[in-house]
Amino acid sequence: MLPPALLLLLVCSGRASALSTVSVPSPPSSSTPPSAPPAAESSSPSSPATPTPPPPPTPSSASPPSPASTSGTAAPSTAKPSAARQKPHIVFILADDLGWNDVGFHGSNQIPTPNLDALAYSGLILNNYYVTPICTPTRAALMTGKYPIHTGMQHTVLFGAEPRGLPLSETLLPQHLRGQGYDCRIVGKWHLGHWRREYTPTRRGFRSHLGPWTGHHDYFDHTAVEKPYWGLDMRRDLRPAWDLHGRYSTDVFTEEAERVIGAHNASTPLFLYLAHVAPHSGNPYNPLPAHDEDVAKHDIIPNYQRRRYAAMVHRLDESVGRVVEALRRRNMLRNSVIVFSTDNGGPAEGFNINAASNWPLRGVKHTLWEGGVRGAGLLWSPLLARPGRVSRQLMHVTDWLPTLYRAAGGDPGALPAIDGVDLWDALSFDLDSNRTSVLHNIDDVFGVAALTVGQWKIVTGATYNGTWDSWYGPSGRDDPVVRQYDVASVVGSLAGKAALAAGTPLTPDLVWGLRELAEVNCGAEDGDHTGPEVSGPAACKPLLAPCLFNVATDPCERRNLANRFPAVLQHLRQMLRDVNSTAVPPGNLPWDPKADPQHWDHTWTNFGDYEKTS
Ligand SMILES: [Ca+2]
Repeated sequence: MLPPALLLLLVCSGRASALSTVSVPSPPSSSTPPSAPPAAESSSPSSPATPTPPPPPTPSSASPPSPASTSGTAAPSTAKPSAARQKPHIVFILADDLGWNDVGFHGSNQIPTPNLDALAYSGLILNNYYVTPICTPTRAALMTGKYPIHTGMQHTVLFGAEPRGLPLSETLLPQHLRGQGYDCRIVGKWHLGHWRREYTPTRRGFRSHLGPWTGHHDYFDHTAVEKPYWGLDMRRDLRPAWDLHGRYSTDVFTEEAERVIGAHNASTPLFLYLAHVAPHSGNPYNPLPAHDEDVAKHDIIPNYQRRRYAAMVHRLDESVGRVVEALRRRNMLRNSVIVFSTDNGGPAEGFNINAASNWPLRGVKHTLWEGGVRGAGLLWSPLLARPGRVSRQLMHVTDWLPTLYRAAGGDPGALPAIDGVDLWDALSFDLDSNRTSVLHNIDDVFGVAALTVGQWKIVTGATYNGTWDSWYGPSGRDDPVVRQYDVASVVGSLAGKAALAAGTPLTPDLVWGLRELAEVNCGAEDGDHTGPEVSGPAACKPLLAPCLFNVATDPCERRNLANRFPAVLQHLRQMLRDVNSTAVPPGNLPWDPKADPQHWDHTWTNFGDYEKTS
């Protein structure tokens, strides 16, 4: 992160924000499915030569700072000694498009997520945690520890026909962890470039990969539609995985994660990046692919699309339980760090042909409102000094790289210049966060930007001409029939039982207490979206003028305070200009027709490595 003094000294770039809109290509409604027989990709060997990781050194025993209560939660201290401990296994589970209100630990009973809830309550509920509003920028931030404006990944997502990827000049999280002796594996979605093989996961620090390269695919046939193109997108390292046709993606990835853990030499630290495609929508011909029996389990939910979405989340939650159980079976769980995070806010009410919910937060995926960037996330580990609480520490997805590097025994101070902050001590011991501000994004093509500094958040511009700037349900609290929250199913879930066996406490009292603390309260005017700052002259119209919110007291962004606190607004505007002067241009490129899967046996491929033959 840039030093604050430098941030303030940087001169405005003087760039004007363009409010023009750029059309985002959308998939077709129908086309001819791939029908060619499978064929091996005629590429180089599937995996690069990977050096055998050295035996993990014994981490130094740094003196932890004295715990200080900053979160106000009442969990008991269960500090563990860190000396002479083998480097922890790290499992990072990334959900795709999961909304704030789509997990049980935020207060909704609509979609039970007992395994996620068990990890959240017995670990840390990251309640002040931010991601970026869409897929590629968040994945770039996770892998590099840098804001997307510093890698050229700040504008929309990476499309399958673009001849670009996350710049090769960047050193990625798995590469850093390999330097610490880790065996690094990725299962699931990449979405950071594949046009040439050096951009693909097994050339960027991961020893194996099973999953898609692009941003979404059908969960059963594994094809990805990006109009006008359509092709298979499921890879086993560099080889097209036609053999998995018909197998549900979430199940495929879960089984692969179990296989990786089962086959792992536990004396070597493992970094497993499990990037599910769920619950992202599939292709238009089957937007919400789910097992019928899972859909039937959610017939209490009135809306059909929401029922299908719930079924996708249900299978995702089961996956989390199975992965935790796999770690327990291998006796790895007691020395594991598990992260679960969404990659962006949920696409609600039909956005992206999906049915997520960020209630009561404002906005959806692809917007810089809290509903687009405040992420559902948790951190679980027996290595945490004070687990079992709601974390209020301000955190951004860029912080995982230095934080996990630290947990792995590395020295974050030795990392190259990044925007992420090492929060391991702050999270483990419940100390003040070293992070005081979060740049949500600056996209000068769309003309949108948002920045949080302390309690203040500035929002300028709007995506989709402001049409997704409202508040969306469902809340899940006012259905005709509302489920009761089933604490026993949380405690008795695979993750709940495994976490208990690993020494992290999980009791009904703890569950009820933390669940109440984790629920967002919109403030005294809860439910009232008609105050003077909403509908009167002071109403937020971010396409016309920047808006200012106090997100500590108004997390639902209903009261625009720009007129009341003009000095604060000006200060944040200047900070935005300053940080924007450090941005690199967006790396987006026109689509290359050579990428069309019909040229490559109906697969999305590393088209930049080949001469077109048909
Ligand atoms: Ca996403």
